[in-house]
Amino acid sequence: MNARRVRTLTGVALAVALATLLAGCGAFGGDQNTFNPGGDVAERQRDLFLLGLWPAIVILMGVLTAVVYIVVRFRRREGDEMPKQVHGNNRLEIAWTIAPLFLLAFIAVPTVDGIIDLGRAADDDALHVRVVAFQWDWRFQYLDAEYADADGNPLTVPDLYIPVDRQIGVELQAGLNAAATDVIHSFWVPKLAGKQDVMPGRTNRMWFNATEAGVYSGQCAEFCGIGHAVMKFTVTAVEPAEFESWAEEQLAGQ
Ligand SMILES: [Cu+2]
Repeated sequence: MNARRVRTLTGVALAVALATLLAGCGAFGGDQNTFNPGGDVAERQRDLFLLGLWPAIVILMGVLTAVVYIVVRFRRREGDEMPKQVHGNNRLEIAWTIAPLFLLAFIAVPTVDGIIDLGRAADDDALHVRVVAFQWDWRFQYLDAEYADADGNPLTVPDLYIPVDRQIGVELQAGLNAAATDVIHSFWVPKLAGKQDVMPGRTNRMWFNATEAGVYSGQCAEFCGIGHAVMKFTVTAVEPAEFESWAEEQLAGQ
């Protein structure tokens, strides 16, 4: 193969790889796009991410511009003599030590505040749900007494339904029951909240809500065996009245 052909093929391969990568990001409006949140938790997490991303982009552009300028402006020319040799610059070094301190403080305050708020227990009037992850599917159990059937068993469904604008307090359980052995999974609904591990022998907790009605797709985000790729589910957020009638109907069927 001649060099030109190799270049063309490399270009095509790169373009295909880039298109695949961007499609995976949901750059073309995918329904797992974390930049297009459907709830308060995901929105807060996105905002915190952008708070760190934008300064990083500005600094990157500044550094690259300075590097290009310096390389061009101070390049060696015919007849140049050896420049004056210097070592260090106290004022500059103090400046680039102190400036990042301010930047880090600016990012740290809302981040720590967010970590505390998102890590707290759900409000008392939240809808309490147990998320059960097992090889390789999900079950969702509604723990509040009003959603128990005649035998006292919680309403249990394979896909999650929630009312909009209400906090969902989640406890995460690995394995169909406490005695079953299972592996680590990770509960993730990109448009509603960041991922949270589901650990055997340990109950992790989180809360989230949906501020917009709709169907949100979720999936296991921790490689958990041969069926990991098909370990998906949906979260359907509906108006509260619609949620109640859905729950009643499900309970009657159970
Ligand atoms: Cu899994």
